[in-house]
Amino acid sequence: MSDLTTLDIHGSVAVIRTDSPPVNALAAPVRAGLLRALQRAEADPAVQAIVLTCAGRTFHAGADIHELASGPVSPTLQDVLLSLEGTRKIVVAALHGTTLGGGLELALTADYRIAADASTVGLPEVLLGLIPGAGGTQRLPRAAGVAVAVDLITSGRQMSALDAQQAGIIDRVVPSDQLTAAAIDWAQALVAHGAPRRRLSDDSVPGSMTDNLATLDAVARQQVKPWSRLDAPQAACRALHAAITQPFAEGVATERAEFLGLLKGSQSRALRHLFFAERAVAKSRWISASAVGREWRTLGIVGAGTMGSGIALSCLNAGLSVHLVENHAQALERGLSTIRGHYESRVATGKLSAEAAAARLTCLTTTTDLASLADCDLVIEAIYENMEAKLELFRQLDALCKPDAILASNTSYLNIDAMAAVTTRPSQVLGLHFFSPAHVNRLLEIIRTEHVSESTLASAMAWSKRIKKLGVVVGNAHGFVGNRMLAPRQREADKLILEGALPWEVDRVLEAFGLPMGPFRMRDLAGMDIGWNPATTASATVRERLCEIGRLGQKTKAGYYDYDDQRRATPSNVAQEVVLRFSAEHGYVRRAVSETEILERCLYPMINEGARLLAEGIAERASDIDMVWTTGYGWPTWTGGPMHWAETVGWATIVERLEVYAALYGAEFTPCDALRQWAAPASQPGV
Ligand code: 3H9
Repeated sequence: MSDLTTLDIHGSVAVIRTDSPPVNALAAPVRAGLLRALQRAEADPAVQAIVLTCAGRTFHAGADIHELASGPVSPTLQDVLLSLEGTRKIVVAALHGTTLGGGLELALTADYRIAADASTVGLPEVLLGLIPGAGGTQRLPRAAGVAVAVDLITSGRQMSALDAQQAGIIDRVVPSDQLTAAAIDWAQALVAHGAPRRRLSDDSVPGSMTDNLATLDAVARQQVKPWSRLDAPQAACRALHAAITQPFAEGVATERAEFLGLLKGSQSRALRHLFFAERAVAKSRWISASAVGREWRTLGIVGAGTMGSGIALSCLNAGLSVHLVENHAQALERGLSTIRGHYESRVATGKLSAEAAAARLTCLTTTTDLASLADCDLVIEAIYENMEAKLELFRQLDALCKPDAILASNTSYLNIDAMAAVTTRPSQVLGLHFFSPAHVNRLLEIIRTEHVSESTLASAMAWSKRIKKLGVVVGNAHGFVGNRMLAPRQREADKLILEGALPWEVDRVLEAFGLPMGPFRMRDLAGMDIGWNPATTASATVRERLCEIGRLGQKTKAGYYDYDDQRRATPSNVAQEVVLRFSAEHGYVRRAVSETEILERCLYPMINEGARLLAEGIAERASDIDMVWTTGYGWPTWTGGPMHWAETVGWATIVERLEVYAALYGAEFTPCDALRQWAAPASQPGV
């Protein structure tokens, strides 16, 4: 037997057990081991049933995603499944952990399935830009019906063992610690009772073809959003259509063709890149494997504005105690009513029970007394962006908080080292940069200050998981990673509308690229008046002029766009007038700006900035930048994030175009040294 797969005989039952940490992925050696074990069990006349099981944390969690890059390797999963289908023995799959992708396809090829009560199953291939490629789109609808199959396959979501039992995917659910014994007992009982082999490939999809096609259409319409540019959900629907309309073998061939097409495509490559990028983010070189963090249980937040309330919600939702502090009772009340309003609407829409909402609110205390933060493990300041005010607050917090408390700033741009420097505990000061809306957006930049301790960073990383955020450790630089890359895009967008494009033309190009919102719609949403001061305004930019005439964005139903009561945007004649006048006053001779120029001038300087961030060590890996942008800013996942996308465009192409723009429009386009180096063959960053 292979080292990874063992075969043990228990009476008439052969137990085939795979042990290939971490997740028993169905890599080539595992497949080879399974195949050999199945052949041995088949050849042994004493064996009448086979139990498939895995050691460690889970039954097979799917194909080996690393291996997918190289295309099918022999023996394939299909070879294993054919051998399983061909055996004369009864096969019971015993599932625990997360039985996913090829793992569930293997289990669906067995005759019977038993699962541990705490386990889940799913076909998450769509999240990797793929569809199940080993019969999953054909066997799942045969086991569970079309509605469940379309839902699971097009969403990629996992289903609990109990729900899967109800859906017909699993036959029995048992306590986790009894799984193997129960599977062996059951296999023996099946043999004793002369139970038949039960192959889903012999069945057809339950229900009439007309009804099934209608269900496929209805569920697909709900799940597969027309605006989505992802290919995989559509391909899944075509494979499911084949399951309904074609015999099993033809359906499998249709599925296979769709799977292989997607596997070769750029979307799956990009999404597989992001899968590993997300796991890499958790391993910062600033946090050694032996670093011991501390659990932050009680949390103080200073500032109950939009960010402070959003951070509070994230923490309350994770079951943490929050003390929310504001200077003035009125501001505190506003924050509290934002939080209450959020829970009321969750309850009203049935997303949360009234009891759960009440329980979360009991973990919140609000006060105007900063001293109430004395015993908090972590205090986050989320006050307005003013360095003097923040320095004063850090001095006060340092004086009153317990010695081992951590002090954090949620600033978007300011220097956190300066804040650490006014405290007596610089090793316990860091940045925790949330993104608006803080209770929804999953990104958290963890800003590594100069003297921060490894233990503080390790605690922050663990805490980010606890509050269900993606923590990315980044260096302390103006705008950190995300906003620093946003700045050149906004700069170019602002210039383009003076040179000849209109705000909605710029937005349209970037939205067609896949960003959820162009820069001007984003500004309207965020509020045009962020950082604008009516006392010092000087009509120096289009934005200032719009603010001066009360066009503050969506909240005043007027910004670059006009907004109706449903917040639908239409291009504004008033804003257009302001743009044209400003442009004329500043001597621009307006010209037609092509879509290509808009795209390149907005995106290539971002890539240049990304390269600088890497060269300066502010970002650890190119793939971290991809995670920041896909998670925090809605950069289209199917392009793999800005740096992965740049690699597909070609570093040399980007350098060349930046040089053209530098010659035409100025030095801010000049490619940085790092980018120039990558443009040379054999010195690329490995995105
Ligand atoms: C498929 O099955 C195609 C078939 O239909 C057709 C074939 C013909 N492969 O996430 P974690 C690694 S497509 C390789 O931190 P968790 C992961 O990189 C596949 N490696 O743990 C990490 O490594 P490291 C369909 C994998 O407990 C380590 O395991 N299946 C795979 O939070 C721990 O992972 C999927 O899409 C894999 N399949 O979550 C399932 N899976 O420590 C993808 C994990 O070096 N996996 N690794 O960074 C997951 O969703 C989660 O990893 C899982 C565990 C829920 C299993």
